Amino acid sequence: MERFGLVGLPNAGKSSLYNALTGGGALAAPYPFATKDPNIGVAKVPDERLDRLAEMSKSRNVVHAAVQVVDIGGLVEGASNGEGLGNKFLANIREVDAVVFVLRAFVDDDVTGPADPLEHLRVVELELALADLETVERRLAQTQRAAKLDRSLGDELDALTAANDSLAAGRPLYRASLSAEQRAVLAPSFLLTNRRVLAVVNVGDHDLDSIPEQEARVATEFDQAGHSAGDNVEVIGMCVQLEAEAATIEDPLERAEMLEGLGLGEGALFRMVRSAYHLLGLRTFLTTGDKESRAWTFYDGSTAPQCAGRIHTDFQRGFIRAEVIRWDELLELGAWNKAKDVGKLRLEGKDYLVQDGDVMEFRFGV
Ligand SMILES: Nc1nc2c(ncn2[C@@H]2O[C@H](COP(=O)(O)OP(=O)(O)OP(=O)(O)O)[C@@H](O)[C@H]2O)c(=O)[nH]1
Ligand SMILES: [Mg+2]
Repeated sequence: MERFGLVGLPNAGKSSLYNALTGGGALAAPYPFATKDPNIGVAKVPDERLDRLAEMSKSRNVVHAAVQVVDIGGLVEGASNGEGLGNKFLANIREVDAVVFVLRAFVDDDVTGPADPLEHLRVVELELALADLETVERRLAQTQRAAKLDRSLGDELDALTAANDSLAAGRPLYRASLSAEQRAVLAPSFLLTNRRVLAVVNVGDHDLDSIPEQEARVATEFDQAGHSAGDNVEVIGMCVQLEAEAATIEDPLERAEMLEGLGLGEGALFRMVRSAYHLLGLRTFLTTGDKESRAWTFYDGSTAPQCAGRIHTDFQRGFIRAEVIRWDELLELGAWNKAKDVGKLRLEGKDYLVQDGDVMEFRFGV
């Protein structure tokens, strides 16, 4: 399962967001370093397409796609030199697939620490860049020595030098002008900033109107001339506290009413999970029947047999072909067998690149 890690300064609202996303009971408290060891939970990826297919098939069981959320302890300026919890957070961040920055914009007299999201961003970026700089410097020195004997290391040397220049200037790698090839070369060295970032700006419950403005401030900061983070970063503003309160309401209609009443639409949590999912290059295919309707996660660019393998390795090994139809076409026809009868199911072979929203059935023999 893919993992998202929540990263930020103490009191930014990471544990509160974690609880809202996972229904978990992590300690959220108005003092720094309330979280020492990471909390790990599962958040479901909401998908209206799945709900509607399940309704169509009268499925007894509905299984949403899910992601893991890791609530990591807070970091402070100087963490790389042992301040606060020191470098404890580094190992936790290395283990996640996507990083979610939680940046505080809410003001509360009972909660200590800065309330300017740009200040939060400055410290988080600095600490992560410094940690990466240390890794890259070490690696660069090794590679420089090795490259004298081994010419094939030229590409790696080139990528490490570019990374070093960016990090030494305090600039994280998601903002560096690196080519896709250079990024790929750097991937194995476990760099913290050579990955995509979702930034959540945590806005106070009395400042909901300021959400667009706060989002824009942070997005502009990410977009500094010449060093734009481009597609690597997305920014979402929300009031974590209100979202967390809404998330505790069991009844979906009541919950929707509360969010609607506050002018928060469907709520920001769903939007956030969907964005993070997409940012990672994750896509969904669906299966549906009276027993179960289910959303399955795959990486963009996967073939039909690779997707079959998400269900069971036997499906991949013995893959013969797939029957495929787009979710909305199937809904319009009203039933899988109907789609089959009228010849609307496509037969696809092993080279088919699965599309987001495909409904599939696999034929296999082992
Ligand atoms: N007013 C207000 N308070 C909030 C909001 N979000 C979180 N808080 C409060 O701020 C305090 C800190 O929140 P946490 O979720 O514990 O913060 P954290 O980022 O996990 O902090 P550490 O674990 O110490 O790094 C708690 O008392 C929360 O109740 C918010 O949107 N508005
Ligand atoms: Mg916490």
